[in-house]
Amino acid sequence: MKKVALISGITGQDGAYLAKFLLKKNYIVHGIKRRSSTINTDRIDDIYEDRHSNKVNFFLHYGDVTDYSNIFNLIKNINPNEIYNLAAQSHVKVSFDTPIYTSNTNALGTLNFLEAIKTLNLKKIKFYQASTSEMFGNIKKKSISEKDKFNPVSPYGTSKLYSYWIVKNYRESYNIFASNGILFNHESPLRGETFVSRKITMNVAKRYHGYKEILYLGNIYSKRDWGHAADYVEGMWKMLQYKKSDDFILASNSTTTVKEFVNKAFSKIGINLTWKGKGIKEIAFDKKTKEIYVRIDKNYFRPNELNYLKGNASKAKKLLKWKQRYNLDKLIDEMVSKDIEKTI
Ligand code: NAP
Ligand code: G4F
Repeated sequence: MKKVALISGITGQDGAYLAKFLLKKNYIVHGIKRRSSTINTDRIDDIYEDRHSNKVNFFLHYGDVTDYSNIFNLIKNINPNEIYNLAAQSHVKVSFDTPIYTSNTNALGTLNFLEAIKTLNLKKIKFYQASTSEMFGNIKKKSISEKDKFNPVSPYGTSKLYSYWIVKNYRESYNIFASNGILFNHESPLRGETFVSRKITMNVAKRYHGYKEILYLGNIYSKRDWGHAADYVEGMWKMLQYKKSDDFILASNSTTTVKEFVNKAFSKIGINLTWKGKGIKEIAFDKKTKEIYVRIDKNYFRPNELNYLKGNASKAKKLLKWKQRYNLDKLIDEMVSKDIEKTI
């Protein structure tokens, strides 16, 4: 019998990577996608299967995690072995503009899944919750582990912390297999275009093709622990194959400033940037041509910033035998190359 997985957030970066990973593992995959006025399935169009053909392994269902009746009925009808709750308003800066939508989706959406599992009494279901390093906030630790305290600094981080705790509550109170994957930043060629990594690699690709577009950024001194989404979705799956539900960090245990990411990305197309100035006057230019490539725009700063992230994934490495295939250079290489292919 093939295993059946239900994924919320299937149209997002991780949903697309996870669906492809599970199909390769011979799962039947069901995804929940929101109705939108324009079709937004670009990331999964390559695995779409016409329902009318034989032996379909991939199904899409309309839904929204804030609609309990929808989530209840999908779980009841699909009867999955594994549920991956990846749906979220996942942009930290946007969470300051839309705190209520962010909380309804990121916090109550998770509760809707757990309540449905509890009410349907489907104890066989294993539930994965997409928790985040944003929950830690600015704690003074060089490398963050599962034992560290939470101190979120954004509506996004706070909404995700609710989900983290409700997953633990339902695990302990109702004996539901529910695990939190506390994932540090992970990127890919499928990363949303307004996250800093992809914003940078898309600009590099435009420069490669001769477009002279200045890259405007916010805080270039924050540090992030960046990995590749392909490695991280494998970790999600491994969490649900483990003998018991638990909470695991996935991270690369290295940290880099946004500024260094910019330097690395431009160096892939042979441009070595020089920086000068301070604060919003700081710029990056090419010494040879004097041309300006990067400027700072205060609109990209956040009301509150998480300055530093570096995670310790020893627990996942030891217990789940989780491994990473990508380091930051390989990740940036792939992102720049794919954006160069995509940009005309
Ligand atoms: P993403 O690309 O922004 O995808 C988010 C997905 O959630 C999209 O499919 C989106 O649908 C869907 N969604 C949003 N609101 C929804 C709602 N109310 N009901 C149903 N679906 C909804 O995010 P990602 O990078 O793949 O991240 C996946 C998950 O991991 C998220 O929960 C994120 O918070 C968490 N996470 C991500 C990272 C990271 O670095 N990528 C790190 C830690 C945790 P539309 O396409 O219709 O907008
Ligand atoms: O790419 P970002 O928007 O990612 P952020 O805020 O770290 O959040 C991502 O990672 C979290 C895990 O730690 C996830 F939970 C979350 O869902 C999301 O996937 O910003 C990274 C850094 C920030 O410090 C930001 O202030 O880059 C800085 N930055 C500087 N200029 C910018 C920009 N961020 C964006 N998005 N756009 C800029 O122009």
